[in-house]
Amino acid sequence: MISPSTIKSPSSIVKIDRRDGRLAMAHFYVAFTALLIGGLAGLLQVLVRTGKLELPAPITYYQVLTVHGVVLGLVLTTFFIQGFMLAAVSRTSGTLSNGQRRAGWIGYWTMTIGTVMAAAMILLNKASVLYTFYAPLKAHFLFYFGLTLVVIGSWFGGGAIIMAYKRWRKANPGKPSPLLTFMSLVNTIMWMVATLGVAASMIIQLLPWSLGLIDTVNILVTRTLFWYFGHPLVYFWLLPAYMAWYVVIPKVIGAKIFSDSLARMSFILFLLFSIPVGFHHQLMEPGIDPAWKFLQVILTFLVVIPSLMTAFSLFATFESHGRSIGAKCLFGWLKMLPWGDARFTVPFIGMLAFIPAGAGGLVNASHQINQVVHNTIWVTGHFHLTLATAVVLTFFGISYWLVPHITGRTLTKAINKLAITQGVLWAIGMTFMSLAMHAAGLLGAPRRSSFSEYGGAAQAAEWIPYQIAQAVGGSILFISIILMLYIFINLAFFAPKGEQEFPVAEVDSHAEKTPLVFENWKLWIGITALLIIFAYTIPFIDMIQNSPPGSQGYKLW
Ligand code: HAS
Ligand code: CU
Repeated sequence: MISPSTIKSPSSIVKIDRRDGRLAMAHFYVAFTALLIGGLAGLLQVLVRTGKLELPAPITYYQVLTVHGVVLGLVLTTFFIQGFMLAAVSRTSGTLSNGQRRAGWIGYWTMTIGTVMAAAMILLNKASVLYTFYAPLKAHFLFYFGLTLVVIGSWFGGGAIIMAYKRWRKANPGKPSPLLTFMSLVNTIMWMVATLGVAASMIIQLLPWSLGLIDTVNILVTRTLFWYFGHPLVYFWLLPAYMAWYVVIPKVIGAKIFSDSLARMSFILFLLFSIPVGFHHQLMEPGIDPAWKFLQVILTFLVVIPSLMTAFSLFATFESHGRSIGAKCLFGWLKMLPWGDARFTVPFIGMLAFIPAGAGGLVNASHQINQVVHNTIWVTGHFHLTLATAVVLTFFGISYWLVPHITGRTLTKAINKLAITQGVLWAIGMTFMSLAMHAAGLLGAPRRSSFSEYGGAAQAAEWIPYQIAQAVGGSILFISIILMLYIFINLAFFAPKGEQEFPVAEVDSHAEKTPLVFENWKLWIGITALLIIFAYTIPFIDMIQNSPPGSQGYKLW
């Protein structure tokens, strides 16, 4: 059953400009191609880890693992997010200007060329360095160059969003900007500040090193610059999902946004606290003073607050909507939600997954407990719940209305049903895979490693049943990916012509008026910069002055 909110008279649907739609779709083609390739790599990995499958030479496990991480973690996400944010800005702040659209296309092509370069190097087995490309593993320079192009390309797409915001701001003085535009802007600013770190690491260290211009690199500095970027990277993935949770889902269920100010506040908190926390990925790394790790752990716990605010706001939206249409008992409102609508149900599964996912994050961030889980497959379980369930299912949920909205088609009842099956299969597959990963991790099973019996060690034998469970889950997930791709192709090319709305909810009339201070970018970027300087300057100087001599590169594959 499609919720009543989908049945709209065509005239009431606000369409985004066709040219802007084409730009967004171009991004989605790359994203869904990445889903196919990365999903296949994932399937191979879980099968290899059962000990029953060997990859045919010359393909190696670490090569496949690099394909999986780079293509899904870096390519699918960045392309989907840029496409979605450009569409969201066009929908809420008006058609992009020619200049903005041109910047979007330049960004798209730069990212695509970079992706092809990096992917080619991985496929040629010249860059099996995993998606974190930790030195001293040394890849072919075209791999680093390709990834640098992806980052630089994303700055152009981000530039288009900033320009669109500025144009809106100029035309509407004294008014708060449209919520989806505001959110896209925050995510863009966060991304730009964060990518400076990885760009610096590439340009100053990894590129000259891989070209043979310098012999050694400072390992700790490369990793620190990576995590300065790598943690905000995970929020760059999360915030577009939050955009859909705050603004789209209320409309889909026929409700209003609980509070515009609360949503903006949570995004600003993400901007402030996402970046100065990279050390929580380096808690086990020697060479960083524990006092600075402690400080960044505190900041990590601060960045949990906006997620708790989001959870609160969503519960409030669901409950108050349910009660307004007649729900009585404590959980009666749950029954009132449109379970038959894939645009709601699929992201909702993502929200549910985010509860244990976030709890696992708190475990990781707790300095001492991190010793138990770090470098075990527990962490892999964590990010398959956060990124590969909460975020990715929300992206799928977005595709179910955004793709037909752009292509002038509709989500039919049959495809809607298939989409729900897709989401449910994902939930089942991920429950198997992620639970087994968490459990095996607690038993000490390492992450990032191929199948091994570790010379018949008793402890390693304990992990094997969990590895089988991971393969069962991974295979179900792969079926779900095939369904998703089928639906995407259907919505892009074959679904019946029609009109599908881009749902944007209105703010509840009881909510407080939005204060303009949220748009004081000098203030927010200023505080962000201060926090970064505070959290990183002294440990960074320490690393440069006191690190052991730099390391040469290794090709261990
Ligand atoms: Fe994480 C490692 C800590 C969130 C992704 N994380 C990773 C890695 C990735 C990743 C990819 O401190 C591995 C990197 C690598 O390759 O090494 N993470 C956290 C913390 C949070 C967190 C504290 N992570 C994420 C998100 C990710 C992500 C989001 C991707 C999208 N993570 C860590 C740490 C490590 C780490 C350490 C390093 C581990 C190590 O040792 O290597 C927090 O932001 C989580 C806060 C979230 C919550 C949940 C709020 C719940 C909500 C749902 C509401 C649902 C409703 C519906 C209302 C507290 C918003 C319910 C309705 C009903 C009816 C029930
Ligand atoms: Cu992190």
